[in-house]
Amino acid sequence: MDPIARVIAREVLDSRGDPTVEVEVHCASGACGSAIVPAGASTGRAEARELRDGDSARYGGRGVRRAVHHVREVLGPAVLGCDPTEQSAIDQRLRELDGTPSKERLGANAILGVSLAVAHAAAASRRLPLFVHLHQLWCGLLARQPHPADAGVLAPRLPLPMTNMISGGLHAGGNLDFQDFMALPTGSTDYAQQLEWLVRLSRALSRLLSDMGHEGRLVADEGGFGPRLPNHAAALEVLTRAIERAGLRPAADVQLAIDVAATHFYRDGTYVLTAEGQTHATAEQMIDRLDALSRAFPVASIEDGLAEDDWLGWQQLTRRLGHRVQLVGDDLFATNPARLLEGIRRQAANAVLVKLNQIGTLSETLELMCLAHRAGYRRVVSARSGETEDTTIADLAVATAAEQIKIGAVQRSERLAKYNRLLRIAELLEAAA
Ligand code: 2PG
Ligand code: MG
Repeated sequence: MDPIARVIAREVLDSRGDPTVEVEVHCASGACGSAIVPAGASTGRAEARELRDGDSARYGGRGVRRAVHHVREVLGPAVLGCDPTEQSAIDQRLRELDGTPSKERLGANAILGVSLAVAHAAAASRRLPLFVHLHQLWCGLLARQPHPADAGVLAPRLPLPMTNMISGGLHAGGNLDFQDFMALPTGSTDYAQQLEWLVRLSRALSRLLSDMGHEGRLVADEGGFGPRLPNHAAALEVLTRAIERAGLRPAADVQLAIDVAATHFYRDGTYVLTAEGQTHATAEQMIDRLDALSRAFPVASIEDGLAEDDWLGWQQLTRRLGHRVQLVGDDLFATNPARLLEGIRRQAANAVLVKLNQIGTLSETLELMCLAHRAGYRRVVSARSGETEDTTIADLAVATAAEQIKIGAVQRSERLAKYNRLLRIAELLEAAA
């Protein structure tokens, strides 16, 4: 074993210019791994709590010096001398040190930074690519209780990208209530080709929006365009036209996906749609709209179509659309195994968004992915709106054979770092085949 000899933490910046936590874990051999924690703008209520300083004189209160301090003084010292390959024991120790269900005492950002940097250090110490090490952790977890459904996820596999094209909601300054309009290049199984299609589509969309008079097209938090469009159907319409303009076939080559992020316009039991002139919609009326949109356009996936606590609405949504559309729970499940179990029990949604920082440790994330897979829920590993050069999620998606990955647009280096990491992993997988 190559014990952990040193843990270093610092404050760095994410893609929105907010401070975030970076952790380095050094082993006795000199092998070292590091990770940077992302942050979301449209967070769910059930997410683990990131610790912010609240000192309005620095970064509007969003500094993370207290979280960094907790890594340096509490979490880091606690893992010194540990075997970095013992991920689940280390994560358990980190959780115990915090002692709260939401990780609010030491901060989910501090805890996740250590958890991920430990995995990177273990991979470096073993001279393995991160995804290979993570895959071994994943297979170890599955082997604890073998399950017939596991056959398809026992080898690393590249995920299908779910790529942001048009942004609304809290991620853009436009008028659309729905947060993301995305593309799924389902017509190809070759990742390099999928990526080329996505870039081609993004450029065709840019030209199309420009022709439509959307000059100075705002680029939103995740690199998507943020045009002012009359309504949500118009966004899907323009995206469908862009697919054709890119020389691709809507539905056959590229399908569409929406992140409604409905929690963020749910007020007092109704959905307040600004893009439709402050219309107040019930869950049933929202489902009618989503049903109609997914019939009029090649929409294969809808995320957070209803709010995080509207369980009855979600059950109804799943009954009506679940047989033909992927229904992804993001705020609904918050990468939390207990919430996912509730969803499985209620037959709400049929897919789960996976964000490491919503739960705060790698081990709990792997447990959630195992639970989802075995219940027949698809897994979409996701970046956050506040991202960095950290590429861990690309390795995580491959290691667990997740069906999809949601990284944002094919623009901005914090997004491209992950798309590019997948290109490199594809090469490694090919060489090993
Ligand atoms: C989401 C994510 C990523 P945020 O809602 O799915 O698009 O956004 O990181 O702001 O929660
Ligand atoms: Mg979402």
